[in-house]
Amino acid sequence: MAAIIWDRENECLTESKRKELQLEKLKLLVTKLYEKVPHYRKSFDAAGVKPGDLNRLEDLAKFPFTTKEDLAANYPFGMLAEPMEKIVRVHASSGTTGKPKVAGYTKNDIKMWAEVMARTFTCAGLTSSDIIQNAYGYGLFTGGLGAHYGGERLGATVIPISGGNTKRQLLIMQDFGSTALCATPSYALLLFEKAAEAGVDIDKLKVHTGIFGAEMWSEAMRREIEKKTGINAIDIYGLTEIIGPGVASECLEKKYLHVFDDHFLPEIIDPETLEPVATGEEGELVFTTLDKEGFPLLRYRTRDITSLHPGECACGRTSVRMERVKGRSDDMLIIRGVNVYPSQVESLLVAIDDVEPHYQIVVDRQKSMDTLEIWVEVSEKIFSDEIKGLETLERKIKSELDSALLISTKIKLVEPKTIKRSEGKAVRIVDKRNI
Ligand code: DLL
Repeated sequence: MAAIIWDRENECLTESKRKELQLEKLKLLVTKLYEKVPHYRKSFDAAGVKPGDLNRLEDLAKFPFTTKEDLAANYPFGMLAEPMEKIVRVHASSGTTGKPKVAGYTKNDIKMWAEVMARTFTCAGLTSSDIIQNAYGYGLFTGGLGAHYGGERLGATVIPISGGNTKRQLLIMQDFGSTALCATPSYALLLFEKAAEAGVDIDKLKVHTGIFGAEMWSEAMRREIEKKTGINAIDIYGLTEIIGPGVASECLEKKYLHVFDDHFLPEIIDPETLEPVATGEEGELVFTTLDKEGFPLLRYRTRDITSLHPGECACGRTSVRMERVKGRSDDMLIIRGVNVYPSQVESLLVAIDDVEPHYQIVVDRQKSMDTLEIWVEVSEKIFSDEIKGLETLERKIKSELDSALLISTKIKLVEPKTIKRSEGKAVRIVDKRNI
């Protein structure tokens, strides 16, 4: 019989049991951090807290946050809590500024990571019978190896094809009969677009599920992908600093993402005041790793904007759920004083007929005035149409965006397939103001 990895004991805990478990792990964590990581000793001392001050889960709020700047200041290995001989793997992700963020894993960390990724696949409906085409990049990026070990842990067949080489991806997908695809949603779109161009009958492909993440994508984008391909598109979330993919995953309900909160404790704070927000409210996601050995983090500010939703899901899991990430607090554009999230733009665009889900947001400054130009790819059909049709479409897009975003945008319609495609994370924002 096909196997799954559903840890019912830990994924379906009662609220009181979960809290008990989290508190127990947290107490050990703060002690370990204070004793083993000089950065934490300093930051605890500066905040006037000691490991012994953590007696209830609520006490966590007294402890200091960890930021990307802290990681940069301790680059590359200063935040590790175990000696190098216990670290069996490193990964890294490029930060928006300067040095990469480096993560070190012990053997146990790798094991736990495989476990949470196997849970992720199970959440998405995969079993040991699946053939997973893993098009996340292998290397320092956590996507490739994270999904690889998780797939093997599940007992599925993993095709370690990595990202890129789209022709080969299609060949393998057809010949090996891949049943699931791991990729960024933008790369998945590109793959299926190329498949259609090459005359591949998408209905004949065996892929039934897409395990998509590593970048922001909207509900509208999901609908578009599912409509075009007939697959079930599942959103998965994670970040290098916390483990990689495997931090949270949608189940087949596709409403929210289950956070594997027996390992990663989430909080939501107001990014301005740094105070916790009320349950269900939106804010910045903060994570504490509960049992990571090599690179444990306390109250790490992810900059990702979302909300948390406790309670039992229809699937039976009781882990806290997060809403799909809406954007990043450092990705939020402030244009003439108005906050604009790329996700808002995406949702609006994808809902308009004759527009392809490929776009780029170009921000510039002219005579000390910020400008917002949105490059939108149009469909082949409308492109070969009369110029009048294009003008009407441009006006329609502008009017919808202007009224929803509450600022004036400039729309530039571009030919099909002109916006540069990415084989990894898509580049949605071009901010020329920093240049
Ligand atoms: O992107 C890990 C990952 C790999 C997740 C494969 C899912 C699938 P980083 O390169 O460190 O790690 O980037 C982490 O990517 O803080 C978010 O801003 C963004 N991100 C990741 N997953 C999602 C998602 C991997 N499902 C950063 N939706 C995070 C929106 C996401 N943003």
